[in-house]
Amino acid sequence: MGSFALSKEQKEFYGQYGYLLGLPRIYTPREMERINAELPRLLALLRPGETAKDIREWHETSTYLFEIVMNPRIHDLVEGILGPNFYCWASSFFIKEPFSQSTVGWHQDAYYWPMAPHHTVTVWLAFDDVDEENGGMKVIPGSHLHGLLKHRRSVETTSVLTLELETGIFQESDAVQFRLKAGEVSLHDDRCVHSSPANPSARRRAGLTIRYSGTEVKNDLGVNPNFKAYLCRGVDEFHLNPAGTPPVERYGRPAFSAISIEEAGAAR
Ligand SMILES: O=C(O)CCC(=O)C(=O)O
Repeated sequence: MGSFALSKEQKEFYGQYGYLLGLPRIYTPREMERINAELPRLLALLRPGETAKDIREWHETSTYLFEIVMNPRIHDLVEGILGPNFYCWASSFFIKEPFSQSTVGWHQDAYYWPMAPHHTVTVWLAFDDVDEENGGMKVIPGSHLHGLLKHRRSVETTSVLTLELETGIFQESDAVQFRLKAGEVSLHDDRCVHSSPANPSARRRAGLTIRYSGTEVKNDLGVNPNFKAYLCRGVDEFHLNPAGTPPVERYGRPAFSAISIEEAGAAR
């Protein structure tokens, strides 16, 4: 086991609260500088009218992102949550430029995703230093233990998501503020209630979400037909999902416009 393996206490904390912070840095400041320096090459592939939010599942076509989602240091952390057999199936950017009004409404990821059983963890990789001043994420500790909660269409038009939780279901004052340095990650459970406010600061707030699931988790191809599973660790003893092919280009985008799981979930 490498030094990135989670301790018993960290696993217990995650089980109780549905998130984990204070993890060892995945990328050094110098490595993160290099990764950030390459990001414009990916953004340059966006078409008119698209935003960074449209970079979904491009790890399937860009070795730049594939190397990140396949990073063994990240996999050590994920293994501590999901066990020995798991795959990666999604990656997407949440970038808030300086003075961006854009928010993320309170939600549970699992509400959107046509996947069962619930055994998915998100790794949120900070491309910038992230805190309460530039729209860092907040979670409600322990909210993952209450099952799926009722969502409604977002009423707050600044939210980049189409659904959000109804008010009064939880106390916002219970929220824990995430603070990360560039190159660090947080983990959260797919049922953990979370959100992020606007970025009124002069600092960019960029993060890459990477989603990993245990091999026993099946995606409903009727809802998300482009789903591809990339085995990260162990064996796929169930063969429930189509396997992805590793990319060959440094920067490339999928031929199809990847379906937004948020939109698919909202339409159900
Ligand atoms: O980056 C954010 O502010 C929100 C990320 C998020 O909603 C997610 O990881 O599901």
